[in-house]
Amino acid sequence: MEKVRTAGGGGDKVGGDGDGSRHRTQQEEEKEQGQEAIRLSLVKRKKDFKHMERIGGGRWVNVLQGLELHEGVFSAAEQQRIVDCVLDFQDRGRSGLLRERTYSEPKKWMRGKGRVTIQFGCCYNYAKDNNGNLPGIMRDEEVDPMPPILKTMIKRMVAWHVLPPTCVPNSCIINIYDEDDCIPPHIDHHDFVRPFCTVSFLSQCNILFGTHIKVVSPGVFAAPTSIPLPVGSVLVLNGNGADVAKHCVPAVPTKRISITFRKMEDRKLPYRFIPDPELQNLRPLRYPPMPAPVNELVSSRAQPRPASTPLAQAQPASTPPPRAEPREEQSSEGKKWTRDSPFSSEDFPPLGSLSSAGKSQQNKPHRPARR
Ligand SMILES: O=C(O)CCC(=O)C(=O)O
Repeated sequence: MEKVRTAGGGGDKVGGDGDGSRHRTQQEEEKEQGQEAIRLSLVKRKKDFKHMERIGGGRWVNVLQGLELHEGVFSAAEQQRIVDCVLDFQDRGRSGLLRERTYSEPKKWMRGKGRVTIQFGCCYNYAKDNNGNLPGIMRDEEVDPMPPILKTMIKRMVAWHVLPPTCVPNSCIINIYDEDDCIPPHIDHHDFVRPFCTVSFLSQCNILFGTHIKVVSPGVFAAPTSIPLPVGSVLVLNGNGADVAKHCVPAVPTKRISITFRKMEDRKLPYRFIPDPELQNLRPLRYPPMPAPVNELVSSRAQPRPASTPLAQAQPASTPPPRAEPREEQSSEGKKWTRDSPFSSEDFPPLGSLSSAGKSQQNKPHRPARR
């Protein structure tokens, strides 16, 4: 039986078969904190993107200023759980089990036009619709609230210094791209606060940026510059990268999923929006985290081991964090660490695994991508 954690991350319990529960000991908690500290220290962050463009024929501007790419925030096993949940959301949407505005699957009437979207927190209107509604948040429409797995992702991103605690997302949009689907050039609407971010799954693709992006043909765009988005990476958009440059994803060669998290402007919240108590007062972990001694890092790769002190006793800010070198070790270890990851099976529950008989996703092997 799969191990689950008690609410608040306070302990392991063997769940579901009536054999009782056990709260984690302080030692186990410290071990988890130590492992989280190690994983946090291994996140690879790139914040110096640069592409100069002449704006309005005048001054030169770095149109990528404000972009950040964070790699290693979600392990391979966590990505798999998230993807499984997204595909279950899709099943539910197709079966009419999500609110009408939550799930949208356009008819694939031409190349690049079939992207499925699933919206939580608010209904966003991409283009002026048949009723004359302008692009932006449709305040009188209701969609489903943020599912637990997406809230867990948000908590991770704030705790791990990917998103600032001043800009905790309260809405998100999942894009499911099948082969040839794309997202055309756009700047995210200012009904959403900056920064916002996109997490990538299943396959790597390039995201294109530029003040002018030419639509060459359906799903084919010509842009001045591009950034590869590895699976499991988080791209944070802020500054010029969010507001001066447009961005787009050309027709993808193979299935891809992205989840874009955004905080709504307070004055644009849907009328019936209820703030989620779980997403209030989130705080980043102390950073840089306590560096694990080299021999401990090495042995933790062979067998996960706690670092000697919990995060609360992190080193002062002047101590440089240990870096993940080489990168391959991090990704190859991602799965192993997840066994003791602070992301438990409860944080990433396979949707429906607890409620609907016969739909259990537990211990499920890799789920093939579906159309
Ligand atoms: O799929 C992506 O990486 C980009 C998504 C995006 O631009 C959006 O949802 O507005």
